[in-house]
Amino acid sequence: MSELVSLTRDGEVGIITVNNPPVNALSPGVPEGIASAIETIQKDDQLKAGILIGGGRTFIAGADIREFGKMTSGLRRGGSLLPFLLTIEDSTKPMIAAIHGTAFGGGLEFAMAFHYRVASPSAQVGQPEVKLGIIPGAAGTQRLPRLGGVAKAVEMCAIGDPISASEALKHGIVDRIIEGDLLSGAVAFAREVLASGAQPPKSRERDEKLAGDHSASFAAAREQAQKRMRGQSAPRAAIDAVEAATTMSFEDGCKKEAELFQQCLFDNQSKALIHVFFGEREVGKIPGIGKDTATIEIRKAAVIGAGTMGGGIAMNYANAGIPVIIREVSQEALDRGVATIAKNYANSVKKGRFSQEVMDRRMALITPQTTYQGFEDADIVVEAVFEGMDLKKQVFGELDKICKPGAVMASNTSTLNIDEIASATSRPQMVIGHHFFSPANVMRLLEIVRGKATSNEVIATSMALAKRLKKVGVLVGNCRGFVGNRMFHQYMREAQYLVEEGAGIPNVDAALYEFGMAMGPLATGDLAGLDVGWRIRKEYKDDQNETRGLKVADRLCESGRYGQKTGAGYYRYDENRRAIPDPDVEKLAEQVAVENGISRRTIGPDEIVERTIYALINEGAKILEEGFALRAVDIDIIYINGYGFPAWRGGPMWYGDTVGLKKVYDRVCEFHEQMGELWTPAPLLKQLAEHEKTFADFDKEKRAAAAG
Ligand code: T1G
Repeated sequence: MSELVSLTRDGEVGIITVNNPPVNALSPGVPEGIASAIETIQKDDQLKAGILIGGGRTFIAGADIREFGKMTSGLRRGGSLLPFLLTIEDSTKPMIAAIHGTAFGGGLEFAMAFHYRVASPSAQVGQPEVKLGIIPGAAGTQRLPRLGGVAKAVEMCAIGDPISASEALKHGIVDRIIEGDLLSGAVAFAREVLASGAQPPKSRERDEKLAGDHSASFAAAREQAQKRMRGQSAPRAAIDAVEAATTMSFEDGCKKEAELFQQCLFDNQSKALIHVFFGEREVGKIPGIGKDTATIEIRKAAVIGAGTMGGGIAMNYANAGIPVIIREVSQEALDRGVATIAKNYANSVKKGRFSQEVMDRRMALITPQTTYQGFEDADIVVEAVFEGMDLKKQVFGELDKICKPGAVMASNTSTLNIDEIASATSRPQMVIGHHFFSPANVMRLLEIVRGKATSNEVIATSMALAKRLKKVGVLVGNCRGFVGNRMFHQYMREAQYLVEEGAGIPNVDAALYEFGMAMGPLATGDLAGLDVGWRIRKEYKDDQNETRGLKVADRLCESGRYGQKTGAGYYRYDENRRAIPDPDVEKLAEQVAVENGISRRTIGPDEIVERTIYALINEGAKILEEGFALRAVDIDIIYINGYGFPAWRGGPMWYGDTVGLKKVYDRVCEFHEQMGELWTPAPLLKQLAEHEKTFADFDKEKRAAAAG
């Protein structure tokens, strides 16, 4: 046995334990270790049955994703797991998989090749491969419909969400829930099976659930995949593979699955989604701020402002079980804010996301008030007042007198200078930006903005807190608009200029929607409120260096068209908030073009995408070389979790690498020629393009430098 897999015995039962922390992935040596343990059990007359269990916190969480890169770059030939699984299934002695934590991907596929599956109540099982742009590759699409039925299997494989142990039991995917100690329960189960003398069932031979017409399930799955995973190819492949299980033999179905798996594995989408998988874990690692950095314990929180953002932020704390005070200046505004919170929770209860009891518990953790009472006990205070520097400094000045020493003082500003806000206090080292995204209780991104005085302790506390609030925390520097909005400004600028140049508002949005953005830029502006950017432009009026400015947006706001909230912006909105193209706005854009000598022409979707997305990439490169983002992957994670950038394109910087930085750079130079300094190429983009390097190379060099 290897240290990755051990075999022990409890009387006549052999216990195979996988020890490959942190998640018992099927790294090289693990499948081999399991197979040889099973062989030993087969040959040992003393042993009558076998159990597979995970050491540590979980069962097998799947194939080792790090190995995929080696497979697609030819560094390692991908060995199929299928032969191992047949060895298990063909064992004449009953084999039981004992599941705790997560049996995901190859882990569930291994478990389904075992004759029986038992699970602890909190266990989860799933085929999340589509979230990595691939499909199950070890007969999961063939065994799961045989065990759990076609409808459940196609949903699990096409969407990739895990299911609970109780639901798995309901669908026949697991055979028993074990209360208490899992291993002793599994051994007792094994003895029960031995006593029953039952022939070990092989899931590959259980065709009874495949019978019948499943066309409705496949149609529903295709529709759902189109809605929830628009633009992605893996969900369609997963559905095709499960469908093959209903029309082919097990062996042929596995061949079909393997074919589709290979197609997905070598597709750019899976490379991008695997980049995002590891990126979401890497952004939590801050050079110089290790696991040994002290953190402040957050037991009580306070939020200033019960508006859209303040309310959402307070909900995050209550959702995490942290008592939170929410303060508003007037009772009327406070009541409005609390009513919105209650409405949001009630919607979730209605949708069955959680029970009324959970809602009541969360509402009870939120204390609404119009005073600062209790703020002196808060471990963290988050300011979410109106986006004006004077008001924010006034509030931080007040907090400086009230908050206890050691309390974290966070601002939810989306653009304002954190150092200037901190200068209103006597403890700038405790001040940090916690930039949530609207709706704050839904959006996963938390842009954490370090000021020049912010302490490592406060940064480490914020990164850990992000995880606790179920957010993806990304640390950025304190420049105007930080990372997300600074880049977004360039993207929105280009979208508007394209409108002035004749591209057409619906065309600009359609091009980016087809590209995969959750929503087109102009519709996004209307949703967020055009007045937000307008106020910021007015706040920064003194250093506006943009010759053209955003005249159409300014004129729309001057005429009270702030977007959805006023029923009109770039579009008009009907009573169901459906966007209706408005020729008046096109006329306004034409007028602005005439007034500013801008020539108008037909502009195709490719140029629309290049102008907007390359503006993101070029600004991202400037942010990297100025050090306001730690890695290119951090920018990718910000855009995917905060700005609706398609994860299957990997984020703007990864997308740049996929297109090829030489091509991006050359195009940026052309735009620079045509449109002047707004398109000044970032020196880093130039350097990488000329050296045929990528942003991924840039990150690799940064990692190496940080590792010293
Ligand atoms: N391979 C390699 N590393 C993995 C891994 C995996 N499958 N899963 C996690 N890690 C690393 C992760 O990068 C992190 O590293 C550490 O483990 C802890 O993870 C044949 C082809 C299991 C729910 O998609 O969903 O099987 O940052 O921070 O929040 O058909 O990890 O510490 O250096 O996420 O407690 C299918 C992926 C693979 C599951 C635990 N399986 N993992 O969450 O910890 S494809 C998956 C997860 C497959 C077969 C196909 C989660 C988790 P580091 P973590 P966590």
